[in-house]
Amino acid sequence: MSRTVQATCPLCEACCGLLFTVEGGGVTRIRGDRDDPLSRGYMCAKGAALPELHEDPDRLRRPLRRTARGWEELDWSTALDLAADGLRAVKQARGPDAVAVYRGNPNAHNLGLLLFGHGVIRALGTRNVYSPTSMDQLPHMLVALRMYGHQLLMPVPDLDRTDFLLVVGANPLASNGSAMTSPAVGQRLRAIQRRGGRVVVIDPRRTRTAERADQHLFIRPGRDALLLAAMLQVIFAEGLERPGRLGAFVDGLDAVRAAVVPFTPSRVAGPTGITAETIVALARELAAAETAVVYGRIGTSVQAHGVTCQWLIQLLNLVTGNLDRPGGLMFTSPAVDPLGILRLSEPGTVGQWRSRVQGLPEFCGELPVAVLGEEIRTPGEGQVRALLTVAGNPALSMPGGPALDRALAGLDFMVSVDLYLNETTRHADIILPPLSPLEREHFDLVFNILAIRNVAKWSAPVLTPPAGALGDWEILSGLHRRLAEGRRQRAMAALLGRLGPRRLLALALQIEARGAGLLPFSGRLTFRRLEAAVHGVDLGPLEPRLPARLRTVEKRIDAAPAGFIADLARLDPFRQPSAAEGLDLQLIGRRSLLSNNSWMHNLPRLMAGADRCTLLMHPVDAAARGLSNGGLARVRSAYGVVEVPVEVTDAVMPGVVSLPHGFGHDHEGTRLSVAAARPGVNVNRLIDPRAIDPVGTTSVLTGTAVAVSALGRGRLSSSRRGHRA
Ligand SMILES: Nc1nc2c(c(=O)[nH]1)N[C@H]1C(S)=C(S)[C@@H](COP(=O)(O)OP(=O)(O)OC[C@H]3O[C@@H](n4cnc5c(=O)[nH]c(N)nc54)[C@H](O)[C@@H]3O)O[C@H]1N2
Ligand SMILES: Nc1nc2c(c(=O)[nH]1)N[C@H]1C(S)=C(S)[C@@H](COP(=O)(O)OP(=O)(O)OC[C@H]3O[C@@H](n4cnc5c(=O)[nH]c(N)nc54)[C@H](O)[C@@H]3O)O[C@H]1N2
Ligand code: SF4
Ligand SMILES: [Mo]
Repeated sequence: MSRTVQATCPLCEACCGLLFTVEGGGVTRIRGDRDDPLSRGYMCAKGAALPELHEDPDRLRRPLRRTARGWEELDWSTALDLAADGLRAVKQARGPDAVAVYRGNPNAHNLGLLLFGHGVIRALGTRNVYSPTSMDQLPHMLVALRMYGHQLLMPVPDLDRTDFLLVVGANPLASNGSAMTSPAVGQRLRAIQRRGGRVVVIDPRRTRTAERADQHLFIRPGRDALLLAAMLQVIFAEGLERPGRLGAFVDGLDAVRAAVVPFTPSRVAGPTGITAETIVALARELAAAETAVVYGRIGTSVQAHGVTCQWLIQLLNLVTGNLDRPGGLMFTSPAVDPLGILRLSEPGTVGQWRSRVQGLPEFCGELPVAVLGEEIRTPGEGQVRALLTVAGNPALSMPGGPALDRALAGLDFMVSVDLYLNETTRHADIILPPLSPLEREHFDLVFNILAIRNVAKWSAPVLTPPAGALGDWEILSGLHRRLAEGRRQRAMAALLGRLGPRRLLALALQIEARGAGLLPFSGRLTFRRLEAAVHGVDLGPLEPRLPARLRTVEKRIDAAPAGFIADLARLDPFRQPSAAEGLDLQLIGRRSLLSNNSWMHNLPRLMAGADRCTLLMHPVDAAARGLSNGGLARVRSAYGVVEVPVEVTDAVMPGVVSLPHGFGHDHEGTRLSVAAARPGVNVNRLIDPRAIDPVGTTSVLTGTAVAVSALGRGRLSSSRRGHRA
C-alpha cells in the first residue's frame, strides 16, 4: 500500500510544496506539488534529494558523547542530562555570559527550533548569542527598523505583477530567491518578460540570473552604494521623483536629496565600472516604468556599506512610487503575524549591550559573528568557555577559518544539536541529533513574512519517526526544562513542552482570530482549516499596507536615519578598497543550486558532476598569471591562504575572482564520507573577521583583496594538505 503525503520542503526560502509517495516506511517517489498555491509544481535537485538525506548512513541517529576512546552512543535522557549539566557547570563557575549560543541558518526553516530556541537562551541568561544574521540579512533588518519601525518590516518584490525588475547582488536562479519567497523564480522572471517587462541584473559575475535577464551590468565588488546613490541623484536632479500617496507619510526626503548631490553618474562611473550614460538610462527607466522593483540581496548586504546599500534600495523604490503598491515592493500579511500577535515580537534593538573585547553593539538580541572567535580566545571575566550550537556550522560558515576552528577546539564544553558530525560538531562534547526533516511537522513562521503571495501551509511528518527518537523541539525543550531556574521559568518550560509546536501554532492562530478587524485574515484561518488544506491555503496577492503597518512612533516613514546619512557622507567614490601590497584582485562568493551553504555536501546525487569548489577567473587575468583551466592556484589575502583549481571564464569581470563558501570538508574527525572525498577549500580562511560594515556590524564577505599565483597542474603544496587536523 502506498500513500501520498504533501509537505513543504524545509531546505531553502522557496518553501516548495512537494508530494511524497510513501511505501513500506520509505519514500519511493518525490515530485513538485502542482496544487501548491505558490510553487505550482516546482522542485529543485535539493528537494529531490530529501529522501537521500533521510537515508544518509552518515546522518546521526543517536546522541553521541566524546570520550578518550572516541564517540560513544548515549540514551536520550543521559545525553540531555550531561549536556545541561555541562552547560550549567560553566555558567555557575564563570557566569552566564561564559556560555555562548550559535543558531545557524536552518533554524529559520524549522518551526520547532524557532518556537523553542528562545527559552533555552533565556534559561542560560547569556548575552553571547550569535547567528548568521550578521553575515547575511542584518542590513535589511536594520533598515526596516529605522525606516519602518520594525526589524521584520522587510518589503518584498511583487514579482508576479511588476513590469521592471532591477536585481542587485542576488542570484535567485541559484539561491531560489532570498528575502523573497518565490519558488520557480526563473518562470516568474520569464513571465515579466512575456508581459513586456524587463529584468536587469547588476553583478560582478554573469550569473544564471544575469543570463536570463534582458540586460546585465558588471559592477566592481563593493561599489553598489555609489551606483544606487547616483541613480537617486539622477532621479532628483531630473525631477523624476513621485512618491505618490506615501509622500504624505515620509520624513527626511530633503535630507536625502541634499546628501546624494555629490554622487553624479560621471563621478561614480570609473569606480563602479558602469558608464555615466548607462546609469542615467537605468535611473530614467526605473522612474518611467509603469511598476518597478529594485531588489538587492546578499551581494549588496555583506559589503562595507551594506546598510547604506539596503537603505538606498528602499529609497529608490520609495521615490519612484513603487513602495507599497502592486507591482512594486510590498509588505506581506502573514497568517501568523509576528507584528500582530500580542506584539510578541520586539520591534528590534541596537546596542543594548556590547561585546566584551571589541565593544561591538548587540543587534536584536545578538552579537555580530565577527566577535565570537575573539570572545572565546581572549581571557578575562565574561570569556566564552562553553558553546551550544543549534543547526549551524560556524567552523566553515564564519569568517576566520583556522583561528576560529582552534578557538572551538579550546572550549571547556560544547553541545551541538545537529544532523551530522561535521567540521563544527566534531568539537562538541555531546551531539544531540534530531529527527530528519522528513520526520517532523512544519509551518513557515519566517518565510510567510517574506513571501511574494500570502500563503500558509501546515505539513505533517512525511515518515513516522522511529520510537524514542526526538525532534529538534523536543531536544531544546528537554534542555530548557533542565536549565530553567526559578519557579516561573520552570513552569513555563514545562508548559511549552506539554504544548509542543502544533498546539502552539493553533494557539497563535486563535490569538490572531481574537484580534478580529485588526488583521486582514483574522478569524479566517483556523488551525483546522489550515490542517485540512493539504496543498496549502492561498490568502491572495500582497495588498497595500501602509501607513497602517508602520511601527514607527508617529506612523511615518523615516527616509533619512541619521547614521545612514552619515555613512553616505563617508562614501568617497575615489577611495580604493584598501589593498595591501600586491593584492590586485577582488574575491566574491557564489552559490550553486546543488549546495546549501556548508551542508548537503554528503549526498552523492548533489555531489555528482564537475568539481564546484573552483576559482573562477577571467581569461585575461589567468593568462597574466600563467594559469589555465584546471591549473592550481594559490590565493592569498592579507588574512590567509588557500590552494584551489582554477576555472577560466569570462563570466567574471576582469579583476574579480569567485570562490563558493561552505567547502573545506578536509578536517580529521568528521563523519562525512561523501563530502570528505571532494573537500574543496574553506573560502573563509581568506576573510578577516575584523572586516565589518561599521553601521550594521555585518561581516564584509565580498570584495576581499587577494593575489593569485600559479602553483602548477595537479601540484598541491603542503599548506593545503597541512591543515588536516
Ligand atoms: N542553492 C542554494 N540556495 C541557497 C543557499 C545556498 O547555499 N545554496 N543559501 C541560502 C542563503 S543562506 C542565502 S542568504 C541566500 C542568498 O541568496 P542570493 O543573494 O540570491 O545569493 P547568491 O547566489 O550568493 O547571490 C549573490 C550575488 O551577489 C553577487 N555579488 C557579490 N559581490 C557583489 C557586489 O559587491 N555587488 C553586487 N552587485 N553583486 C555582488 C554574486 O556574484 C552573486 O551572484 O540563498 C539561499 N539559498
Ligand atoms: N564567505 C562566505 N561565508 C558565508 C556566506 C557567504 O556568502 N560567503 N554566507 C553566509 C550565510 S548567508 C549564511 S546563512 C551562513 C550559514 O551558516 P550556518 O548556518 O552556520 O551554516 P550551514 O551550512 O547552514 O549549516 C547548517 C548546519 O545545520 C545542520 N542542520 C541542517 N538541518 C538541520 C535541522 O533540521 N536540525 C538541526 N538541528 N540541524 C540541522 C547541518 O548539518 C549543518 O551543520 O553562512 C554564511 N557564511
Ligand atoms: S527550491 Fe528550495 S524549497 Fe524548493 S525544492 Fe529546492 S531546496 Fe526545496
Ligand atoms: Mo543566509
